Amino acid sequence: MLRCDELGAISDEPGRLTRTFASPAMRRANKLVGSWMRKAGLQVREDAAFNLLGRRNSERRGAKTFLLGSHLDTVRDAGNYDGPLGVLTAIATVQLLRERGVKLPFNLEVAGFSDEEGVRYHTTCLGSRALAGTLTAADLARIKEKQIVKARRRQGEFLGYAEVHIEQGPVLEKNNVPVGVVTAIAGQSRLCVEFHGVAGHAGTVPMNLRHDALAGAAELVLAAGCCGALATVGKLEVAPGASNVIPGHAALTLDVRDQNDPRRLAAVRLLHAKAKIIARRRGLKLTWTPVQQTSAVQCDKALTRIFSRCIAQRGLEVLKLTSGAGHDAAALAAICPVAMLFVRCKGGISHNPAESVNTTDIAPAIDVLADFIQTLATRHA
Ligand code: HGY
Ligand code: MN
Ligand code: MN
Repeated sequence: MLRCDELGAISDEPGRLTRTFASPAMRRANKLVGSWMRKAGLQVREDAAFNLLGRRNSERRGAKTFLLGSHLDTVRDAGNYDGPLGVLTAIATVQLLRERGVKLPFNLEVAGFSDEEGVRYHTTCLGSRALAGTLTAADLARIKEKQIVKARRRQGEFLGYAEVHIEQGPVLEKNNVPVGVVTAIAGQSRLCVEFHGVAGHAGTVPMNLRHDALAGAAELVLAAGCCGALATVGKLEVAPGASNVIPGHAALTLDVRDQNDPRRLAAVRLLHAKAKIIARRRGLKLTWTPVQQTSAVQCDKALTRIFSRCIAQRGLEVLKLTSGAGHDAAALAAICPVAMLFVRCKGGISHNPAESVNTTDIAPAIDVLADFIQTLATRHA
């Protein structure tokens, strides 16, 4: 918890926590977390995608690798736990296993991924997708740091990936349990939508003759509230941005989520149709740009069963839940089995500086993750 606070003070913006892909704050964060990885006996390096990697090799020659971790980047004005808690509990677990003198038949690696939130380029999981080798040409066209493709790891190298993460929702708190097992991760569609109107004088253009780009965007924001999936407009930019000028241009981000991919894609199609109607009626030009589609992911049943068993053996109730939030685990699922352990967070608040966890919930998370790794070790002995 002290480490979460210390890390939470490393930001690209004064007075609030914001750490974005490949930024100066991310470099400082990697340096600090790298020092904690070394203290846990890990060999530390940064890969071509600015992912921080700490590795403990097995004595077994040619052993495969089990990957733990989460992300070190944050949203704007973030809390201290979304991402960093998963990296720091993984490091604490490695330390605990070393103190227990546990020998492992596989290498253990901890990743601090460099861009799960995608704040800088509106992408998501640049770091973990670079490591997984699933970046697309469209992704690379959006970013300056093209060399991140070199972070790709060997096919079949990973036995699996497990991620500890705050729930970012109210379910664990409502059920009064400290940890829960994730069964699935929602799919997400990220788009950029622009309305191009005509800037004009606020005092002379009659209302019925206006081509007001912001008014069109505002109608789409309201339509997002009833499209059949979770839809959010998180960013809205208006130009030219003067109080006495009718907005000639409005650009908004659209984020659509659902556990069910066809339902999510139907919601995106519905909003696209509504945007065209709004544009036609208001005499606006519409630009509709899909930025990224991420399919829903099922967590691996065998790994999830191990997590459930480890939770039960600790005398805790086993609660299974789905994740509405995206995670690096969804990116890793392209190359290996994945599992996630959620930790209760107060009020389910996240993507907000008020995000917080109970200190007493962290020990069970670390214990369960350590038991999970030890159970895996017996399976691969
Ligand atoms: O947006 C998400 O679901 C995650 O926090 N990146
Ligand atoms: Mn996260
Ligand atoms: Mn997040």
